[in-house]
Amino acid sequence: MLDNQLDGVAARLRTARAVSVLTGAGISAESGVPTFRGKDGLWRNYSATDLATPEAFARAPQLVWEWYRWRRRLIGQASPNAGHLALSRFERSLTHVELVTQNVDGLHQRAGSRNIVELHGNIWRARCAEGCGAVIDEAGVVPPADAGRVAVPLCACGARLRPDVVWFGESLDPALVDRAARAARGADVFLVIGTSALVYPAAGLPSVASREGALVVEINIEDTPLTSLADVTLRGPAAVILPAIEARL
Ligand code: BJW
Ligand code: ZN
Repeated sequence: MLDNQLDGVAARLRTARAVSVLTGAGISAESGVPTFRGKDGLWRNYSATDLATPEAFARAPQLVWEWYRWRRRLIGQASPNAGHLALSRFERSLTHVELVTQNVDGLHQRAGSRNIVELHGNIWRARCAEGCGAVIDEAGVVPPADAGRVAVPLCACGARLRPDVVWFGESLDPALVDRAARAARGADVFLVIGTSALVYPAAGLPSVASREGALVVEINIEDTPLTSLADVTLRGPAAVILPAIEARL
């Protein structure tokens, strides 16, 4: 069954004029980066979805920075996995691939993908929490294990710095949402990989693609609210399924 499905998806990818991909935390799970809503989404008894909010930052900025430093350390020590790497090669072997990611970990870039829309920001950047416009690139500065309780970093303007990511209730960059929506509308094949498909507007992209006639392929270890919309469901880890598709191209 899976073999036939893989052959079928590979055949559609080969002839597609445009392929769009939406990824979520599941694609980085096999690199050792925790997902948000799995059992590993807990950090010191706080749920990730409670920490990723402007309210949490206003109430406890040091705690939120501690969580982000902990994640930076995990991500800094992680490597792209076979799923990220297969996707980056799709960019070269297929016609026009657009990668829309909800992930902030930068692992797609490290795997070699270039045509990327980072809908929820990037964990390696910080920006002014008061909006003076300062953005600070801290890529590759992996915090030491004991960096947890250091103070909240400050902007040159005196305000707090915050991670340059999108928290619940905050607006996404409209230009990026536009680009993602265009990628969804223009796709012949739309791959949805490793996302629980609960968080909007990202979770709405597969329906847009489907309405416009794309073949929607879901790759996930579990069912999601998108499973019933998907034309093909490939059940398994992204780091296994994506190389298996690549081998059939
Ligand atoms: C594997 C695997 C393996 C594991 N292989 N698979 C419309 C309707 C309803 C609500 C809203 C709406 N529009 C806006 C909202 C409100 C809200 C929202 O969507 N809420 C819902 C929860 C109901 N959205 C927003 O607030 C967004 N802003 C916005 O829309 O602005 C306008 C507006 C504002 C206010 C009101 C209305 C409109 C902003 C959303 C920002 C999300 N931010 C976070 C944190 C980013 C920073 C950080 O990383 O620290 O983004 S939250 C978190 O969730 C993170 C993720 O990118 C995102 C999605 O999670 P993801 O990637 O799907 O991970 P998981 O853990 O949920 O799932 C992992 C999946 O992988 C699972 O399915 C596993 O099975 C699978 N898996 N191992 C394959 N090996
Ligand atoms: Zn500032």
